[in-house]
Amino acid sequence: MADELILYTNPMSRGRIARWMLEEVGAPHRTELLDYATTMKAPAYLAVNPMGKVPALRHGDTVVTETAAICAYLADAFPQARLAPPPGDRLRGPYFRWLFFSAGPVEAAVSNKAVGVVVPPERERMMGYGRIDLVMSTLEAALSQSDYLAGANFTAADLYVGSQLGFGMIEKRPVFERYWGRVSARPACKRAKELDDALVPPQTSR
Ligand SMILES: N[C@@H](CCC(=O)N[C@@H](CS)C(=O)NCC(=O)O)C(=O)O
Repeated sequence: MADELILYTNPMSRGRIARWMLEEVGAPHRTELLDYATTMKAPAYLAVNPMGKVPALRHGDTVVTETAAICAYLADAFPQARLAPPPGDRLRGPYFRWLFFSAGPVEAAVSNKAVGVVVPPERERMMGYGRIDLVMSTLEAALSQSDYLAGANFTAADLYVGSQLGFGMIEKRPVFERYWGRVSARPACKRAKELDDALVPPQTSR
């Protein structure tokens, strides 16, 4: 099928974010489940994503990797879902700003903290995120200003930022909790969770 959508994923991965996005745009898709130890590193999947990581999305002949890019791609590919300000709209500014801020500084700062990387103060200026406390207070200030990050409506930026907050690796702050509570109440988020939860092997605790 020329425009078939395939989500390459594992139910315990960032693929959950892409699934939520697919549910938001209402795009029927096929799921290719990958196992961390085996199929994710096998030649067939490395031909899709040489990084051997999930998620990846195939849309006809187009392959997209990187979860934030998958969200932005789907928002543009299915404009009727209104999950991105249209090209030319000034709201593209905050939309891209917070999408990239979350995929870059937030992700790097949180991952480094999780594995115990400590950046010496004199090297902070060469780190894209600088200091994690500054990243968190910047995000908190943005989320304190309005319900959503790019104008009055929920966009793919909220889906991606919200997913990172909901994942559990980011410190809890009341602003973050309220925001996650708001975005995770969306029916598409609940549907996506149910779909992926059902794919988790029974012996695996989440
Ligand atoms: N930058 C990538 C990261 C993808 C990633 O690290 N995925 C993890 C699962 S959440 C993975 O596939 N890990 C398998 C491995 O590295 O072997 C994205 O945002 O999509």
